Amino acid sequence: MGSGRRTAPPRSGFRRQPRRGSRRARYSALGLLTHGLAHRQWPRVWHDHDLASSYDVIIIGAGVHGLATAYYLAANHGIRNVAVLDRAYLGGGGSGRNTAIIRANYLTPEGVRFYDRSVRLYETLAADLNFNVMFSQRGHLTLAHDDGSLRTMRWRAEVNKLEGVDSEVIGPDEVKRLVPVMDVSAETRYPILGALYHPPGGTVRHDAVNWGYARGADAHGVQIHENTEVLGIDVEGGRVRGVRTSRGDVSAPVVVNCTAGWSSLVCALAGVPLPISTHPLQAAVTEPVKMFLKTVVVSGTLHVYVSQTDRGELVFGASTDPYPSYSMRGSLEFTEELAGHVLELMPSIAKLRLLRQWAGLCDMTPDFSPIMGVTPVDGFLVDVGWGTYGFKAGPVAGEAMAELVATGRTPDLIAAFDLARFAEGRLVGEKGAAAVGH
Ligand code: PYC
Repeated sequence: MGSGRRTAPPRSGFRRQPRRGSRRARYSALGLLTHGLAHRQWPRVWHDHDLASSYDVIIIGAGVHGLATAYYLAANHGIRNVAVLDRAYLGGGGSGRNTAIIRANYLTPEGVRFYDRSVRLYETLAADLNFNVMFSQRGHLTLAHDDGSLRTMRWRAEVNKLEGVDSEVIGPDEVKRLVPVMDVSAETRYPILGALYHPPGGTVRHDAVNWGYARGADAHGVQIHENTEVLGIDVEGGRVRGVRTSRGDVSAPVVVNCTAGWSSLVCALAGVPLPISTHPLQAAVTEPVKMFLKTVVVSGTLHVYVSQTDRGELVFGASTDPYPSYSMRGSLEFTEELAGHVLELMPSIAKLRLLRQWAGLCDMTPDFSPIMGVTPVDGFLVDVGWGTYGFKAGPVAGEAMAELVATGRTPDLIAAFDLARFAEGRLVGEKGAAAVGH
């Protein structure tokens, strides 16, 4: 990775654990309580700043993409005079509303290469940021319930292997071995004919990733400004000049749109139209139970994916709602359909109670691939169109966008995802591997 000077983020201050029941354990349990309750001596993870009148780079959106871009700009390229602006709180958009699934088992060579780089960055992220992001490579299964999906799984497995990504098609017996709770009998309404098994896939703790990048960027001198809404983008003579915000005007020669949900509205401020329609996606979580589901399980036919967190909750998601909307309200239809579909797969979890459901916004592009890189406005860059696959791409998107800003050259890894492809007919059709059936 880059050659820039690195400033180590602050140590987290963890010490070797005392023996259970020992004097030191009793004292440290008490210490933990007082320390925790008093919040004393907790170093701030990121700092408040006055908004300056100019920066070298302005990043709109303090989600994982914006924060990772800021972090790699500073860490890999030594560009630190950077402001990350968010109209609300850090990680409160798609970065806090996803189901935190990480994988690289895509369908197109461009997609596989790109997401594989992200998996590799996730593998070392805790060490790079000195922050436990709880990345757990527990394996990822995409079920096939009919011949058509089995064919797509074989196709994906072959493309994955050619790109050096570990994926293979397995049969129902092997699925049962990996997920004993799954009903793989032939008598079900949607029998499981096989699955794409992707061992490097898994889950991560999304808040930890957001906070880890925020802390790392802050330690390098990047300024993070929450509650700072971008109301306008100044463009003169085809070049971006800066932004107008709810806290004043700020100039910058480079502005990067790293928003999700409202990315087309933000681009419209600069006069750049995007081929995006925004749809809600709903998710839900159960009460915690003893660990029984090691892998991530996805069924496109049943429009559902499920994983179990380290705390024991089951996290479920569906495909996007069929209508475009900016609403983030949950619906009873979602809960009913989710329960029906999940119980097809795992009838024995019928008694589990749902604790919570929520929704996030997904910016869908026509080919289910993101839009990254330059726009017709000089200096105004985009990292948008993240549909239902944005969180997993945070590290690689940040690394690549930082390289583009620092060098002025589009990295090969993201060249295929440019905005011009829609006008030039070079789509990167990823629908067959993007989340679940849409
Ligand atoms: O792309 O893996 C995925 C995914 C999971 C949930 C939404 N998208």
